[in-house]
Formats: sequence, structure tokens, C-alpha cells
Amino acid sequence: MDPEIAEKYASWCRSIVVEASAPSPLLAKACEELVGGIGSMLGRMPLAGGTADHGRCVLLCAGNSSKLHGVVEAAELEALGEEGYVLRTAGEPGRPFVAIAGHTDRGALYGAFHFLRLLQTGQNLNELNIIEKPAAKLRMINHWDNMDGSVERGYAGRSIFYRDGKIVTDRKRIHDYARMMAAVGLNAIAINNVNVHETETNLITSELLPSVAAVADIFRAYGVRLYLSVNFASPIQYGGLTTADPLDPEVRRFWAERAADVYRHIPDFGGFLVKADSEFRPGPFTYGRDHADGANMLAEALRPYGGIVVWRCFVYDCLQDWRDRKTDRARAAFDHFRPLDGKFADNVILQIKNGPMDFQVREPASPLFGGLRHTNQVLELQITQEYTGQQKHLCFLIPQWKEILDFDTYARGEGSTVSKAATGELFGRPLGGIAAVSNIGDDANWTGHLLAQANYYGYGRLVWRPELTAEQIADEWTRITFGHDPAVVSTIRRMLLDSWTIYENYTSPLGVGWMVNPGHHYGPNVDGYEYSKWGTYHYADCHGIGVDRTVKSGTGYTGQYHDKVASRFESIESCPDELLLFFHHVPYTHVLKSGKTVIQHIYDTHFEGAEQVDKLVDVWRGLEGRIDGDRYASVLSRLQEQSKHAKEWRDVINSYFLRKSGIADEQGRTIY
Ligand code: GCV
Repeated sequence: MDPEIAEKYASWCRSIVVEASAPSPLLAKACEELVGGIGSMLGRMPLAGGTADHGRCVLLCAGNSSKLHGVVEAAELEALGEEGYVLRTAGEPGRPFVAIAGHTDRGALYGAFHFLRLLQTGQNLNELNIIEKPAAKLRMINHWDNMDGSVERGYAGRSIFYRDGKIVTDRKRIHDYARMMAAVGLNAIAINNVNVHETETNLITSELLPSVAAVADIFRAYGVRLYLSVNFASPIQYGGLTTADPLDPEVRRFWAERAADVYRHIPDFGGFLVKADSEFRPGPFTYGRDHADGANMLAEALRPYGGIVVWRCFVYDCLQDWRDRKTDRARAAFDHFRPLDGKFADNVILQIKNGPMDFQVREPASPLFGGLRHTNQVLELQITQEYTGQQKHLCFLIPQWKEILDFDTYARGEGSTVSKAATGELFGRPLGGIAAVSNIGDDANWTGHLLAQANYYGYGRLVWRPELTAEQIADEWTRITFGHDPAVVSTIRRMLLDSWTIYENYTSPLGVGWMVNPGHHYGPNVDGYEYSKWGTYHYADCHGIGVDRTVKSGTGYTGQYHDKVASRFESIESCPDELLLFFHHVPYTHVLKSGKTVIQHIYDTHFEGAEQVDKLVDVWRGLEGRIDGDRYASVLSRLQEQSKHAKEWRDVINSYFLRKSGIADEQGRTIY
């Protein structure tokens, strides 16, 4: 930190005064974070627990306190709700102080982290007046961790929670992780994979609940609630019953007993996350019941304790016949859940993936946003880079998420964004929020690719304040992580902001998706999923490519959107280029709005994308000596892998389409 700025900060941060109506562990944590954070930044520990009467200080408050009189009024404090806070510079001349005030201790904790962020990003403290509360009530992380220590779609080492079928006993890493979650504003975590296998089915049993409770204690200390993914067939697998029929009284009793046991161990347990009737997971369909029957049964069990059911909408036919041109996987979630709108209990939230397929580099927003009016919903994003380079490639996902959040569903006229639908604001739903699949593991730097940390950080920041721009988030993360050297900040910020477009350039074109190797999903394979059962096709032949999802001549998917959106996607003229092949089958000679033909666009973007990655390597090399050697080398080696691999993508995709179409590249570049 610049010594001059450090000196200024030090004058504010000599002591921390804590004010609360009752003793509070969360406030104690907030104070501990301030002391530790300030101490490590300034090299001087502030004094904690003094009074406000000795000159400049930081005043940390939860609830109303006489020290806030004339600084934060009672009504203002109350308006902050459960999690909001005020950061305000106040006090008499000569004895000013910075107030960090929440209506609750949880608000104060988030305020403390915001204050530390101000110092890390070099902000002036003289005239602070910041009032914040989160846009989304539920700000959740889903871990796809298994108890054998593996992480489904994990690219950053092994699980931090489990090893060899057990919850780890050394929980230091979990503790650090809980701090990290709170620091970026997250408040809920499901600690096991939604694909709940045999061992994990037992997480809700008396044998394992004491260790789960110990993990919940760690998260509680940072205001994060713990959830578990459950196996819908638990009554059979664990309960010794012959059925998991949600309307069967014995099954209901089973779940009621499990819920009671869970809450005996974890009084503030969040609830159950459920993947049912999806990719071979059990669910209510087996018993001729629907998803509302299934979800409501679990909701009833959790209701006495205030728990919720987060029920996933990722339901589709994964045994599709590729010859069947009528079934369209993109339609599935809406077709299953739209007819059930209004039938779910109040403590059920439907978790909806951002797009209708599965976290591809480009998809339109799911039509369930704006399509469900009477049902709580939560948007599901994927931080882990399953389809976006698996943390070997740089792909900063905030710009993608911004587009999703800002997508206008027109459900209640203009401005009916996905963000408002997910938070519950659009239809006045009591519950709502955003969840995302974690990208962390036990790698020393948490995320494998160091720069992939920016996705986790940015996720937290964005769900707290969706109006933040990708630029702001990239800037913040870069400064917090690497300091303020202008060359470093501007280079890394630019790299992050360009990376999604670059990745899209050399991978699947124009919204078509899926051209990856089956199973592990890394690397190009244009027909990898073309003749498979998964419902993921591009229909490329010698004339053209793309999926006709129109009402007029295709699968009718466009009709799931509200009129204004539906007609934009329905017509080739108004469909945006970047989603053209998602919605339409067109000849390679079709001219895009950019003025290029589809085939030339494919060639150009793939050559350009691979070149852009080479430039990323070059600009990163320009930072040598400006950042520490280890981090420099680790990112460089990932970028070098990306550069090699982008060329593989370029050549596979271009060669495939040259051979299919027989149309030469206008620029005569080498295609194989
Ligand atoms: C957890 C995709 C992934 C699966 C994942 C699934 C889901 O299909 O490839 O690994 O399973 O989505 O979201 O349930």
C-alpha cells in the first residue's frame, strides 16, 4: 500500500469501538476481521474494545446505540433490514469517526468487510456515506462435492469438505472458506453434490449429523446457513421402506423424522436442495406424481423449523433418440414446470439454470423467468467452468451473468428483468435469490487458475448488487488481489473483460453450443453429442447448421417467451447474431447482421480467437517482475495451455466446417 495512504488510514484505524445491545458472536467476528484485516494491511494492529472518546476511530454497531445518535437515525437503521449496513463518516471536527452500522449483527459483519474493501481499493474515508442492502435474499453456493473427496465438474483439486467417505477433521480450510463467503456477501451453502450417491444419502442420518453440525457451526460464525442436497429415494435407501412415493404416509413420516433430527443437530439448518427426475436421479415421476407433490412433501417436513426446499428445474429427457426431431431439450424445463405454477408450497423455491440447456458459453435466458408468476424462484449460475475452459482457460464470467440478469422477459412490460424475477421483486414473491455452482477446491490458490478467483468474487458482488458493472468488479478484484500498479491493474482488468468473448470466438459459434468431447466436456468435438441421447444437437450438414426452434417451422420453443421476446427470436431478421444458430437452421451462406456469411464468421472468429489468446500470453509476459514470481508463472502456464488448446479448437472447428460446406475461406488461410 502507498505509504501516504497507509498513514491516512492508520489515523482512522487506531481503535475499533464495538457497540451492541447484546453480546453477539457475529459482531465479535466482524471486529476480529477488522482488527486482522487492518493489521495486515497497515502493519499495525488497531486496538479493539475502546470507547469512542479518544479521537478518530472505527465505530462498529449492531442495532440502535446512543453512539449513533445524529449519525444514523433509528428509522434508517431499521430500513436496512436483516443484512444491510451504513458506512458513514461522522463526529465533531477534531474527533471524527467512521461508523459501520447494521440493523443486525449480520449487517454489521457485511459492513466490516465492505470497509476493508474500501481500504484495499484505496478509497478516501473522509466523507463516506454508503448505504447498502443485498438485492437477493438467498445468495447461495452449491457444492458438487462427493464424500470420496472428488468434486463433480471440479477443476481446482479435491474437496475441502470430504476425504475417503468422511467429513474432514482438519477444518481450517473450511473456516477460511466461510470467511471468504461472508467477505463477498454470500449467505447460504449446500455442501454436497446434487447427484446424491450412496454415502452422501446418509448425511441426514444420526450417524453423520454431528459432523455436519460441526461444519454448520463454522459457517454460522460467518452468517452462512448450511443446506444439504438430499436423495429423493432416501426412504428406500436409508429408511428401509419399499417406496419413496411423496403421497405415502410412511414416506412423509420418514422425512418428518429426518427433518426433526436435522434440526436437533442444526437449529438454523437452511433446508434441502433436490435434483429429482433428472439425469437418472430418482423423483416423483416413478410414482406417477408431479414435481409439486415431491417438493411439497419435503416442504411440509421442513416447515415447522422454517426450512426451505430448493427444487431444481433441470429436468429433461436424457435418453432421447437423436432421430426424433420433435423433442427439444430446450423446451423441457418450461414444459414440466410452467403448468405447476402456483402449486408449490410457500417454502419451496424452484432453482432454474440461467439458460434452457446447460451452462453453455452462450444461451438465451430460460423462459421460466417471467414464465412463473406464483412460484418462488432462484437463478442458478455455474461458476465452475465446465463448458468454459475448465479453469485451464481464462474466462471471466461476469459479463455473461450481467447479460442474463439484465435480460428483459417483458413479463410485466419493459424492465421485467431476470434479475427482478429471480429476486422475487417482479411478482412480489416472498423468497428468491441466486445460486451458483462453486469453482473452488483444495488447490492452494482455491480455483486452479488464479484468475478464476475473480469469478467467485464477482459472483458474490453481483448477487449483492446486480447493477455493478463487469468493469467495476474486474477492477476491484484486480486491485484487491494484485495492488494498484496501474500497468498491472489495466492489463489484468482488460484480460478479464475480454476473455469471455475470446473464449466464445474459438469455441462454439453463434449460440449453437455443445461441440465438446462427451463426458468430460473439455476440448472440441463437433459431433461429440450429435448422435447421442442427451438432446444436444446442431444438425450441421453440407448446406447449413442450427436448430429451428421457431413456432412457425420448428420445435416451438420461441413460443415459451412473452410476445415481445418470442417475436424477436422467432424471426431470422430480428434474432441477434450471437444466438442465431440456437434459434434457426440457416445455410452457411446466410448473411449475418455483421455483413458476413455464417461460414466466414465461423472462420474469422476462430482465427481471431486463437490470435487473441496469443496476445493474452504476450500482455501477461509484460507483467513479469511487476507481480510475484509464483503467481506470474502459474498464470503464464495456464495461458500457454490455453493458447495451444485454442489452436486445436480453431483447427477442428474450421476443418469440420470447410469439409462439410465445401466453401473456402475468403482469406485463404490454412484450414485442414
Ligand atoms: C451435477 C450437467 C453436468 C452434470 C451436473 C448436471 C446438473 O449435466 O454435466 O455434471 O450434475 O449438469 O446440473 O445436475
